[in-house]
Amino acid sequence: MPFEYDDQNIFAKILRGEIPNDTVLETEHSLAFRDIRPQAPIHVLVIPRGRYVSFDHFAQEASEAEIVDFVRAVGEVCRMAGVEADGFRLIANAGKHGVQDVPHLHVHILAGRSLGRMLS
Ligand code: DGP
Repeated sequence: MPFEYDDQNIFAKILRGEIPNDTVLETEHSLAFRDIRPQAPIHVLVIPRGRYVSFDHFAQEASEAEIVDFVRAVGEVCRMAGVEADGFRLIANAGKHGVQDVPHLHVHILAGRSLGRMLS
């Protein structure tokens, strides 16, 4: 099934500068900014600048330069979070069952408190 990207999603508007954001890191192909509804003392979202709906879309269609840039951006935010906190968690929700609200790929980086056990 082809991936359909909605140009009106909120992160597309952030990338176009139509909505302000609290930027943490900017790279050629990625943007990291603070989540508007933080679930932890540190809650940062990292998004690719390209029009990708979800992680699987990105993995299938992004260029190697975009993929390397994105992974490095996530790693850099983790490093920054790890300096301040004892570890972190990455989450990438996708689709209906993944309860993805914003249909533009984003990785959540959570840190700054014990996040509990998700899987047992
Ligand atoms: P998800 O369920 O994985 O799609 O989470 C979407 C996240 O996006 C949620 O934690 C709240 C955040 N969010 C929604 N709208 C905005 C916004 O306008 N600005 C920022 N910074 N975050 C937003």
